[in-house]
Amino acid sequence: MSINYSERIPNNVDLANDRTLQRALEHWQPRFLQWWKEMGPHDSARADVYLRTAVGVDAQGWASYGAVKMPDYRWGIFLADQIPDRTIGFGDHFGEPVWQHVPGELRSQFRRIIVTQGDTEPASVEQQQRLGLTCPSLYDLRNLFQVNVEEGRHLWAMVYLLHAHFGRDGREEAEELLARHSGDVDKPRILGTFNEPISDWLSFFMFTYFTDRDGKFQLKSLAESGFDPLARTCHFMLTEEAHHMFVGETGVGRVVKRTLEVMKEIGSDDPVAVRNRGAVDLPTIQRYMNFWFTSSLDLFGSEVSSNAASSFANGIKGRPDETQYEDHVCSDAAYELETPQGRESVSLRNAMNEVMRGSYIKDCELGLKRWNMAIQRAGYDARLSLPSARFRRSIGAWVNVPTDPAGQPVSRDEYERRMPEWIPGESDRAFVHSLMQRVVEPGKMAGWIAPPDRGVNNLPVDYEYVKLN
Ligand code: BYC
Ligand code: FE
Ligand code: FE
Repeated sequence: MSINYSERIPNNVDLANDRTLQRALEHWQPRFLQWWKEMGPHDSARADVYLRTAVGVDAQGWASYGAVKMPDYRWGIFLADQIPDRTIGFGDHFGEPVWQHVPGELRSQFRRIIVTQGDTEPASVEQQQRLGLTCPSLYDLRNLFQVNVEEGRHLWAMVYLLHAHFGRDGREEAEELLARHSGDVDKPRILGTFNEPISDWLSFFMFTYFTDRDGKFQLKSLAESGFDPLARTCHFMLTEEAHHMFVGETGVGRVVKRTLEVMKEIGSDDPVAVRNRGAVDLPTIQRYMNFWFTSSLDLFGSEVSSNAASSFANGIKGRPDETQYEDHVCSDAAYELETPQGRESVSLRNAMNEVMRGSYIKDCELGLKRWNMAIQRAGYDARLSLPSARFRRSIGAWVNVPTDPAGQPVSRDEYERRMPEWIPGESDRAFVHSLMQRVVEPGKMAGWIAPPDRGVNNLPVDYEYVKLN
């Protein structure tokens, strides 16, 4: 079904034919807009932003581009097309027809997962609220805003499910999604990473690389769900998510590129000398990476999880790209796990969080390969690397096991003493913050980042992507 933009809430779910649902969502809409006004991008309401808006849900040509004031962005409800006769692809219900409604006995489990997913979307907008004030270019400012409006739409995607399928409980949860706030002492966001401040653009690029990539993997696993509306909404969210990955990968890549240029100019890789020339030294980039990667690893949950096992068994949440596996039931398969106590064999269903984390880590490595290639081509021996999945964990078996970034156990004392070598310390943050000066002349870039290879939607890099007004 094509997207209907003539309605108050654009949608392709035939909202006009469900008056009750339409009214409930139209009641939530002004609250969302109020939240956007208070917690969305700071001082941005009057700006004309060159944004893409969804006009269809098929992979080709789903977006239209044009200047939009963000409060007028058409947030809506877009589900990927229904696949006729789709069956459940994993777990105890393997091969049965998918559900168009939530089975009663799975209601609270589904609700919890949808709420957790929904919570991250506005959280990230809140975390990024003030970045626009220090943008390195109009091109980057536009990309930030594009990510922000799409995360806002992802919230809509989950709120639609809550309203359409969870009755009064769902409507209450939808209110709560606007009441919790990132970093709030009394009502924080649900998952750890989404309460971490993102106060500089290096953190933003690391977040979009590592944390939005958790989003990609969680959405992929929910796109496998036996609850068809959830699968379809996540399917479409993934097409938007690709841009967030792009912003992260090219963002970090451009920072590395600029650092290499400066190293070449001064003929030295000395971190102090690099900083003195206004670029981010490679060890600092590594520390930022260590921070956001380890925090994002926690988002997959514990290595051994009965929640994960029952989500898989019940057809709620599959593995990303479930079709690539041979065994979709996994009722008696085992998984070998490395724990602080040694190797342990656990039931594969209980290890699904760890399976997902493994695929995620592989995907993270692709960007590192590219960045390291640039370092190698520039003639330097230094390499960026992902720390061990044991390092600095706050969830799972490795909590309270102090290790160095290579995953080797160290004493608690050494762990605490050396942490500033491993993740950004006060002075790193102060330095990176000192670089964050706003650049808003079309085509101009801040000195710590290289220009992108190309502009947005075939426009030149020096196009005025945001008219600030
Ligand atoms: N912080 O059995 P366990 C995105 C809780 S990102 C705090 O190990 P389970 C995006 C857990 O809730 C994708 N608490 O975990 C990115 C549980 O609590 P209860 C977001 C945590 O249940 C960028 C307890 O610890 N989507 O879209 O198997 C920008 C024991 O947990 C954390 C999803 O996460 C943590 N890191 O799985 C914008 C998908 N980790 O029940 C957007 C939906 C765990 O004991 N969520 N806990 O009170 C899920 O599938 C699962 O809830 C989780 C955890 C994967 C998060
Ligand atoms: Fe999202
Ligand atoms: Fe995202």
